[in-house]
Amino acid sequence: MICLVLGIFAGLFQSAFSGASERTFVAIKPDGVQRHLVGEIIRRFERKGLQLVGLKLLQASEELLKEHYIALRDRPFYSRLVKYMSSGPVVAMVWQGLDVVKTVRTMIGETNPADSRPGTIRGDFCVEVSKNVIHGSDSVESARQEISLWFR
Ligand code: DAT
Ligand code: MG
Repeated sequence: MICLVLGIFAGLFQSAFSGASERTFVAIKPDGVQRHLVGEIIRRFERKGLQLVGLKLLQASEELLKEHYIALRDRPFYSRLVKYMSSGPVVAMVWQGLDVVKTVRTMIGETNPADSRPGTIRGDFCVEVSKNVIHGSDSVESARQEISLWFR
């Protein structure tokens, strides 16, 4: 009994401090959903060894998207971006694993698909920066904020 309790405690300790419990927020954007890329994208993250811990299909409100992209509010494309992101359903997800924030960003590629290497999601599936298929949090802190915004 004591061994079992110690074992559970050690497991929790390990996952909390090894970084394996790190989480990130990912959204497949309206173009990705319309182009039937949901399965392909989930397959890539699963095969990498990341764990899917939350998922929902939703039509995001402009209010939610304005908050999500608040850091970009002074950019000229901000209102177009919000309109486009609310133009159809998105798949909102939370993925967990060791260094998951960085790993997911690497697998997604650069913001501009033209700068994204083949083998990355944006490198393989899109050409336009304004229709770049997928969002992934850029830091552990923004992941925490985005998860609480999208999964209230
Ligand atoms: P990322 O999505 O790679 O984190 P970001 O946070 O700088 O990039 O911008 C958020 C989104 O805004 C991006 O995925 C697509 C859009 N965007 C960025 N730069 C743009 C530009 N120059 N023109 C049009 N849309 C742009
Ligand atoms: Mg970003």
